[in-house]
Amino acid sequence: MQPQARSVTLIGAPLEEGSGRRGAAMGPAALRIAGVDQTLVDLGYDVVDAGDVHVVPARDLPNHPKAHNLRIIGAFTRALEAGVYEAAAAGRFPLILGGDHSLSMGTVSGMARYAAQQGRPLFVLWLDAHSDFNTPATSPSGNIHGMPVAYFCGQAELAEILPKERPLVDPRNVFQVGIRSVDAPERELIKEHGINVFDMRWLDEQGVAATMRQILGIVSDANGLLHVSLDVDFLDPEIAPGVGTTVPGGATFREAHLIMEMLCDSGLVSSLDLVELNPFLDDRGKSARILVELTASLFGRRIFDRPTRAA
Ligand code: 4U7
Ligand code: MN
Ligand code: MN
Ligand code: MN
Repeated sequence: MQPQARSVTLIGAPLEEGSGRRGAAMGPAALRIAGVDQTLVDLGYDVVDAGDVHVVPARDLPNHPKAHNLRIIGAFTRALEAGVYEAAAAGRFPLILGGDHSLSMGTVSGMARYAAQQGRPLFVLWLDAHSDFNTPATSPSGNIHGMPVAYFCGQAELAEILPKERPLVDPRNVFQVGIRSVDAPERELIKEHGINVFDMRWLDEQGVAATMRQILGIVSDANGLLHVSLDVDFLDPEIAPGVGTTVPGGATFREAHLIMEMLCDSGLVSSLDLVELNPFLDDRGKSARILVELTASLFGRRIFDRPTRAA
């Protein structure tokens, strides 16, 4: 099986204001230079690069002392929510080229709207060193890239970026894999809301394959859609240094590929964010290239076909 849609829409989100430093806005350009478009074409997909998302200034939003750059991030959130929803509704696979992780407020909200319309639950696979479940009240930094999960689960009050009645993601439908840096108040919120965390120790003890079988089984049993959000810092900084928030002890090259290969085989993935790439901090394009290689695995590049398992 393959990811459901055979056609892909690339959407660039040159957003860095959520991260507290410069450089992630160059992420979409680096991913394009690393050949994301041609890689998918070579795998047989119909690919449209929609260019970078068109942002309309959100003058109606307030400045927020504990959520930096809320206005520009709110503007991206609105544009991405609409762009991702429209691509999915047209039967295409939205692939978002980031951009810092605050962009997932928009992309996941767009997929949540699409899933609700289909009458199917949306699940989110969050591949990250961090849980990104801070709210303006708990955030130690005020950087919104640490808040998107709380936002799309309806827990971070960030003014009225999207309509109040927007579809939310059930926190129990969020699976976080690779986690190794959580703030103390954030940890309490995660426990309170029932986010499913498979931290690095879990992966060390149980392995990627068993973890993914468990997650994919749940999504499949619920006839869900699965949005994947891949933060560069999920990977070990040795293999992917091009990110502002490196944390030692991340996923290996093979662990990451196996996740992508198993996701591909599941046929459950509806949409993908590639986020937090900071080409300014990268080592000669290494991190951009690994993101494109991982994307290729998710879209069906494989070493050899697997023998089909007997029913
Ligand atoms: B990323 C942090 F305090 N938790 O909220 C925060 F450690 O998208 C980091 O996962 C958030 O890279 C990292 O600022 C956000 C911090
Ligand atoms: Mn993140
Ligand atoms: Mn992170
Ligand atoms: Mn980061």
